[in-house]
Amino acid sequence: MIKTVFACVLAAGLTGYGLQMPLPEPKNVPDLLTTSAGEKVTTVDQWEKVRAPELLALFEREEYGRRPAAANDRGRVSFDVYDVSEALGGKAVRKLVRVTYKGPNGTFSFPFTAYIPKTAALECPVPAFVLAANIKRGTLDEKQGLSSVFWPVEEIVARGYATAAFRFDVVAADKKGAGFSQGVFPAVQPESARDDESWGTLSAWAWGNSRILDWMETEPLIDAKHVGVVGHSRGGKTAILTAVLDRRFAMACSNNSGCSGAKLNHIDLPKSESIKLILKNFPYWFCRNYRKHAGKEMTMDFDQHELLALIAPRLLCVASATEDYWAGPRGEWWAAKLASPAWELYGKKGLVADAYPAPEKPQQEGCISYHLRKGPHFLAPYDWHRYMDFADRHGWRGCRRTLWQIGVKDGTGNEFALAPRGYNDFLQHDFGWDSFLVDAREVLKGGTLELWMSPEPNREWGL
Ligand code: GTR
Repeated sequence: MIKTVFACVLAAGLTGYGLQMPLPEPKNVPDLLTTSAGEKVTTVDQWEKVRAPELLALFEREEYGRRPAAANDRGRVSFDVYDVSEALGGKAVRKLVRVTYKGPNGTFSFPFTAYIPKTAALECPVPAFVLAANIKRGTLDEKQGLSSVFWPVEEIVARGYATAAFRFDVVAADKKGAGFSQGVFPAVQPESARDDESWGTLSAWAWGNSRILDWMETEPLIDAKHVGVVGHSRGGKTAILTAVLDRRFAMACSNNSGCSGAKLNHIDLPKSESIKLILKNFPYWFCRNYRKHAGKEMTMDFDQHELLALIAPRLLCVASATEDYWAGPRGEWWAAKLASPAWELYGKKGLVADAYPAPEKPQQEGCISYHLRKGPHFLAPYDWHRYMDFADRHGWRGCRRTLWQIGVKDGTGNEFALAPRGYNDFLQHDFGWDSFLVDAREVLKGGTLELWMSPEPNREWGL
């Protein structure tokens, strides 16, 4: 009996709630699909032209700050691939790259490390994951490219994905009082030009993720249309913001991002971090306006599900861990659930789940994936594998490069390379036997070939 009572008390302590208490539910959540003018959003057009832009402006003004236009000017960015070598026992190519940004107020540069599976060179460009690595213990050494549990490059490469990471604190210092005089900030504008809406450090880290994608767009071995951004905790908040601000990212993976990341505010989770506390410890992550919302979690007129919704119709992964009360797993699940109507506008499914899941039973049917790992606050290989499962599920590893195309599938035959009187054209474009052989080899390696035949080839060809 004593043992049972003790077990109950222990269980209540561990879950954070008395056994008889109902599980917390969201209350008075702002409606994602009602505009500030009170109109109901029912179409993609309304969403894209009215509601999404007003939400984006709101998050920039009230929470993360607005990044100056000069920071987004890609004409100011260049790359130096200063080392290329074989890595992971010959399974990957490792590239060390330096990004240089020539800003209106100075020049800033930072290095990152990329691993590309060797298969990419032979078959077709591979999808990739970018990580702003908030690793404290030096496990990301861009000289040695050490693999770590946090960034398990061997496992990522073995599954056919490229990956690149940078030390986040090089791009913007993660220190109270370090100010905005370090990292990328001073290259963009003098500190004195900052105001209540100026970009915070999360936005600067997100800027770093985008520069890596800029480089990936120049790297023929990488399929830049299928790049996901992953981040843990403060890096998870950064990953969400990255995909919101940069629509080239096809997926965002928020790992245990918690308060001001994926966690909904309009839910009472007493053990989780509040806006007041996050601002006390990390005010520089946000813009100064965010202070207005401290202590107003249950009454503020916007919430984090509306930030997640700005990722629609692309892919989103939200992940929690069972012991991570600080991040508020239930609040993370609810934000994913309440963001889903944005995907539904596009005729897609968001989070397909009626209830909060059991640990390690991922919910991955729609365009939003949710999983709850067993254990503490961390980015573990288990999480990476769920992100890659989700990308696989959406066909990211299928080779979809168009090798060449003859004709258009419109039923008219007008575009036929071999159409009557098209023979000379055909030769000029060198659709000859050699090309066919080369491409047939690609097809045998897993590509697809659509071949359209002239209905009456012999007449014009005189074969
Ligand atoms: C905590 C912070 C969280 C989370 C975490 C982390 O101290 O309160 O919001 O971001 O750090 O980044 O590990």
